[in-house]
Amino acid sequence: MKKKHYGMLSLAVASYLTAYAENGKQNTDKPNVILIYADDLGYGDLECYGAKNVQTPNVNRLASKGIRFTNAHATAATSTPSRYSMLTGEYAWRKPGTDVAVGNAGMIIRPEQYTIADMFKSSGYATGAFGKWHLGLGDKTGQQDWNAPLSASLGDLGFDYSYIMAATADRVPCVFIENGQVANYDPSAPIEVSYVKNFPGEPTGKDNPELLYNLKPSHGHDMSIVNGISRIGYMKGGGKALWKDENIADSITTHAIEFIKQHKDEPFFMYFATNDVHVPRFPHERFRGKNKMGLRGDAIAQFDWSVGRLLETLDEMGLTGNTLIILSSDNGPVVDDGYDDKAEELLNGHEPTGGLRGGKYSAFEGGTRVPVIVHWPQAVGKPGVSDVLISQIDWLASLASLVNARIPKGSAPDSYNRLGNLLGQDKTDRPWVIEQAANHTLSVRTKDWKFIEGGDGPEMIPWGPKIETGYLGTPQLYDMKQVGEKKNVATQYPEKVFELEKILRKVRDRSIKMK
Ligand code: NG6
Ligand code: CA
Repeated sequence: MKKKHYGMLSLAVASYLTAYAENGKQNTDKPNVILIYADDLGYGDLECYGAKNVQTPNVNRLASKGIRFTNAHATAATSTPSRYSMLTGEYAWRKPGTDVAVGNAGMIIRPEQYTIADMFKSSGYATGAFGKWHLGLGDKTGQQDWNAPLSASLGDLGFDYSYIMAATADRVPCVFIENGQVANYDPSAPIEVSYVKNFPGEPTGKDNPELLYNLKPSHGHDMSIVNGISRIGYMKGGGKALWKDENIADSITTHAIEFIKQHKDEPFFMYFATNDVHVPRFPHERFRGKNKMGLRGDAIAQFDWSVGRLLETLDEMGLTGNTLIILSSDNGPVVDDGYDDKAEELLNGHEPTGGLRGGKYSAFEGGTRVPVIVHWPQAVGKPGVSDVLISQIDWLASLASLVNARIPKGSAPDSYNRLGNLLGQDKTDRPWVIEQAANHTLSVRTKDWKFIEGGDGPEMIPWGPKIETGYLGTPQLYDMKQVGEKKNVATQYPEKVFELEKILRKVRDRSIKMK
C-alpha cells in the first residue's frame, strides 16, 4: 500500500484547514505538535478513563475538548521497544537490541535512521525532546565519557534541542543530558558509570540500606544510591549535576515551557516524555497526600500538573487553537515495580488497567492498550470518544501526511497514514494491530479478536510485579466483544486462529500491506 492511502481524506482535511485559515484564524497548515508521552500510565489511571481515587483536571480538559480513544495501542509492553517503534515507525521486534535498555546503552536508533523528529525538521519545524529517553546515547554501550560531549545524541536524530534523562529514573546515570552533554556539569565530581561492577568505596542499596532515606527497593534496584534511593547500575560522581527525584517533573516541564516560548512564532514539534508514573515514584512535596493512593497517585497528579503547565503556556502564548496535542503512555501499568512505595496496599479499589487483563510486560491487553487523547481545537471536529482501533506505530506516517513531509523510501516501513482516525474524521478500524510483550511474544489485535502466538514463558512475571504474562505454549484467541481476555477460545475457532496467525506471519516477513 502506498503511504497516501488516505489521499482523499488528506484532501478533505486540507480543504477544511484552508477554510479555517481563510476565516482569519491562525494558519493551520503547520500546527505545532506536542506528543505528551507518560511512562507506565495505565488505561484506567486517568479520571477521564474512569479513575476515581485521583483527580486529573488538566487531562480531563484535553479529553473534553478533544477525542478520547478507547481502543488505542502502544506497540510494546515496555518502554524501549515501544518508544523505538513510535519514533521510527519500524516495529522494534524487527531490530535486535531494542529491549529495555541499560542506562549506558549506546544509541539504539542510529543517526542514519529516519525519525519522527527528522520528519518534522524536514518540514521546517523546530524540534525538541524532553524527559525520559531510554533509547541509548553515544556510540557504544559502556564506552561513553559522561564528562565530555557524547559522541552520538539526539541532535543526530533530528532534535534541535533536548533535555533528557538517559534512561529511566531507576537507572544510572542520574543526571540530565542537555544537547548531548551532562547538564549543570560539576567538574569537581567526574562521572563514571558501569553496569558490570561497582566503583571502590561507593555505597550500594544492598550493602548500605541505612542510607536509603527516601525509598527502599522491594525487588532489584539495590545498586548505587543517589538522593537516598538505590538504583539499577553503578555510578560515581555527578555532584551538583545529580537530580533530585522530587524535582524531575519541575525540571522537565520548565525546560519544555521555555522551548514553547522560544518557538512561539514558528512551528514546533515537542516530544514531552514524562518520568511519571515510572518508579521510583518520588513526586514533589506539593503533590503529596492529596489522594488516597499514596505515591503512585501523587505521581499521576504530578503528571496532570505537567500537562496543565504546558496548556497554560500555550494559552498564554495564544497557541492552544493551533497546537495538536497527542497524549498517551508507552505501555501499560505496573503497581509494584521494585520500590517499597506502598502502591499495592493503597490502591483502595483503583484499577490501573481499568479492568484489562495483565499489565506492563504482558501479552494481554493491559500491557499495550493505553490512553490516547487528541486535542486540536482548530481541526478536531466534534469532541468525543472514539472506539476506533489505532496504534502508535502510525503516528509518524499520519503526522507526516499532516505536514506534507515526504518519507524517504524504506523509512518508517511499518507506519501508515491514519490521520483521519486521529482527527476523528475516519471511523475505519486499523485492520490489525501488532503488539509485543516483554519476552517478544507477539499478538494480533483486530476490532473483535485478539490472537496471542504460542511460546515459552512463565504464567506470571517472575521477578516481582504481580502480573500475568499472557504466555502459553499454544496459541490463544480471545473474543474482544466480551470484556477482558477471560476465555481462550482458540480450539473453538481454529479458522480464526489460522487467519490471524497468517497475518502475523506476513507482517513478520513483510509480505503483506495494509489495505
Ligand atoms: C525492569 C525494572 C523495572 C523497570 C523496567 C523498565 C527491575 C527489578 N525492574 O527491569 O523497575 O525499570 O525494567 O521499565 O530492575 S520501562 O517502563 O522503562 O520499560
Ligand atoms: Ca514504560
